[in-house]
Amino acid sequence: MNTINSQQLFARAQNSIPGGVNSPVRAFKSVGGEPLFIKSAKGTYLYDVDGNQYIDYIASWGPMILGHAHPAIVAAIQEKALFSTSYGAPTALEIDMAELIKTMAPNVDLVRMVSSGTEACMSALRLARGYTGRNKFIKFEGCYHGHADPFLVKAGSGVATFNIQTVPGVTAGVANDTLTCAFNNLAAVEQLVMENKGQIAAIITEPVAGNMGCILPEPGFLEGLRSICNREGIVLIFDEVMTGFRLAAGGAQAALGIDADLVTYGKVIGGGLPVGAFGGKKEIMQHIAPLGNVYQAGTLSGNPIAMIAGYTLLKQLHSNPAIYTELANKTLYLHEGLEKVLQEAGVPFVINRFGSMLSVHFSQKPVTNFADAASANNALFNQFFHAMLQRGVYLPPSAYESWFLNNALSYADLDATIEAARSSINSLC
Ligand code: KE4
Repeated sequence: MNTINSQQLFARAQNSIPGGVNSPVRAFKSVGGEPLFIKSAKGTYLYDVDGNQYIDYIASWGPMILGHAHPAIVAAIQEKALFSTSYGAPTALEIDMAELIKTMAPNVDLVRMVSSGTEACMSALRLARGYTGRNKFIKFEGCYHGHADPFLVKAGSGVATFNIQTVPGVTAGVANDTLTCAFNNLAAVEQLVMENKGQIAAIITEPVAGNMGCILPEPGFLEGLRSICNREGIVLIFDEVMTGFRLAAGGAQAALGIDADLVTYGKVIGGGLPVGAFGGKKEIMQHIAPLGNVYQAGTLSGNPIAMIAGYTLLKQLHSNPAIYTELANKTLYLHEGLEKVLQEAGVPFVINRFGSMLSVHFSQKPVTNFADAASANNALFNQFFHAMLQRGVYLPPSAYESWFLNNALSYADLDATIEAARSSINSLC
């Protein structure tokens, strides 16, 4: 596969951009090799600067749930841009967006728009701390809630990919208030709560984890967190930046039937534009400035271009709930196809799946937390990644990421993916 133009661009990029990329996971550092530079995308296909086509299972890390360059989203952006790109003043569209979010996530009374998932999670934590008057919070090893200092303790995604145990620049003072334990370990949560009685403001979790591969909550885990938070006056935050509006119209809260106190969004909510949001019970949200004194702000929060992109996508999803069934069926089809070819190859593996999120772990045992994901044969995953890339299938470049299916994928694309997996694993084992 010719990638000479990508190679030349990567060399040039490194003179001006740290590591040549604007987000670390894009750098291929964990899987090895050099990143491909993308020129365009349409539907489920990416096209690199050397003219190679790939079936895309990153979907911009989640947002492109209906595929790239969706006509309705492109048209809406083009039209809105004619009226300027930002005003720094309130607009009716922001109300429409907030009302649509409340319709799709009924336990959200008030919602504030921001410009990234990091901002959404950072703000939700500050709000929980301001509301409770407590400082500490619990997060789970391998979960990723963006790059705000408090969350960079045993985080997932790129932090896990690069095995960064302690992130320089995150002070001990900040880290001391971050309590961590294994995902799916309710006893460990109970112990932390007992050891820090009355000091914990929040428990934040990805309801379905996607930053250590896709890892599902075990039966009773989220229900247990809900119960602990009710008992202890702790704010339960579901980080739905990845799962929101992807796993169901109402996100993981709807799919799993559990309501958090605060929920954060990103990715799908922006339709590929920089958008995040946090929302929840009025009793808590009313502490956010200018209503309350928990300060949070953003120059481009709710800007018309990002809003029209996200609103157009959410309207598509809200008015066509069958999309979620179609996506779940396509993901199941891919799961079953991959399972067949990997079984035939005789390689130990586990496939985790929920809705349109899926991950393959070359593991001898079930993968239910970060330690399990880390102990898998990730060297084999890295080889598998490149073998698939060579065969025109672009997977997330890390064993610690979920694959994201988009509804532009056809069953022919899925069959091609399964065949590429058969050829790839047979070339490696
Ligand atoms: P952003 O600040 O990257 O918009 O969102 C941070 C974030 C928060 N919460 C969850 C559950 C997330 O998955 C993310 C971001 N996800 C990663 C991919 N695993 C973004 C990719 C990247 O860092 O480039």
